[in-house]
Amino acid sequence: MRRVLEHVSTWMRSAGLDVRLDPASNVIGRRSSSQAGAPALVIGSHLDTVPNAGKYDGVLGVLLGVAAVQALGCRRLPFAVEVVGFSEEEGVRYRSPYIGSSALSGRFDKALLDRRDERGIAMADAFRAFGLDPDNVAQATYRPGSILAYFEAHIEQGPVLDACDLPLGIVEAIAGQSRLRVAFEGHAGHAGTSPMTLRRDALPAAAELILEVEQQARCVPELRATVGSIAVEPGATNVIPGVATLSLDIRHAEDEVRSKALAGLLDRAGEIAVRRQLTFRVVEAEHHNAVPADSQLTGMLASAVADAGLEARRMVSGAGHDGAIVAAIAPMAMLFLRSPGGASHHPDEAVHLGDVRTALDVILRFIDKLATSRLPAGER
Ligand code: HGY
Ligand code: MN
Ligand code: MN
Repeated sequence: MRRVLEHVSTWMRSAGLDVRLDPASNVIGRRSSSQAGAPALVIGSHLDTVPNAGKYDGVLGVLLGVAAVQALGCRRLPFAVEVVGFSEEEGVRYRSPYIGSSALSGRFDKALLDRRDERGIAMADAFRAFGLDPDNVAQATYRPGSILAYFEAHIEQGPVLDACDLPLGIVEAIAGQSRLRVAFEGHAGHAGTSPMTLRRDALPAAAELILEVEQQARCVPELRATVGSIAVEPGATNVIPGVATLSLDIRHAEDEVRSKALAGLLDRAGEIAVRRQLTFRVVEAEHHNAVPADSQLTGMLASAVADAGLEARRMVSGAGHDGAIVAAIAPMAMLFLRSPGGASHHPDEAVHLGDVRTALDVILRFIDKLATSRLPAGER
């Protein structure tokens, strides 16, 4: 992340941006407005990613923001532009997404600072090791009214635009998501001497639940449910697993559907535990409701696409984005770029260079429309 921040800071400065690192390690490049004290258009996305990832998830949106500022040259705007590279959106290390955008939006949960990663390192210590003071995270929060609009360009990460042969999509809403860590606890024992009928083996219970997650998600239209990781203790070939801890990621555009599906799965997990004389518990849970994009900004984005002579598909994002968090303090709009083959969170993730050029053109038209909307009615 230190190397990424150096690269992005260099590119931001070469685009004429004043660069700062905020207390949550978000890197922010600011282009001031000709009007002192004017609010900012924030163009952001995240710089972190997932293990064995592609090259575009998150960072493409940050670099498109830098390229847009570069293309603006010395054009005077009635608002500042701040390009933000969020520090931690995926939530891989501490299992909690949106750390950078939560800090910027004044929604960072300080209790997370005590959460430990797989090596037992507390988040607060990770902040300190990076040269940041965890007690200062709240200072990353933007003053109310200081953000005019939040815009994020991001790869779709799914197959829809590619299947429609469209370069761009307009996000109407970001689906809600629940992320949990759950555990079955039985009794570790000797693999060779313990009769099968006397075991309290945690892992087969987890296996039952994993298949149940897939089964349930297949029965509910548009529900996405994933067990992405599992940990077994003590984790030796010749020891019956005493504890099996698994992650649960559940998403849907409608919050009630997601909550009902999650409740059903947790009930099933409890039944599996009772039948197998185990205990079951939710170790961690984090829920984010679905977030609609701002209709006025989205209208401007749609007309920017139309002015570019393009058709864009309006769609709900199954992936979470920092825009879902910043939307709490500013109107949000998102532009999707086609993901060839729908590949993402995988080295095959790609973009068509022509689509990136097209997206930059649309972003500049969007900025122009936003500027025009800020002029007195008689001057538009
Ligand atoms: O997991 C997601 O929705 C995104 O990649 N953060
Ligand atoms: Mn991602
Ligand atoms: Mn992303």
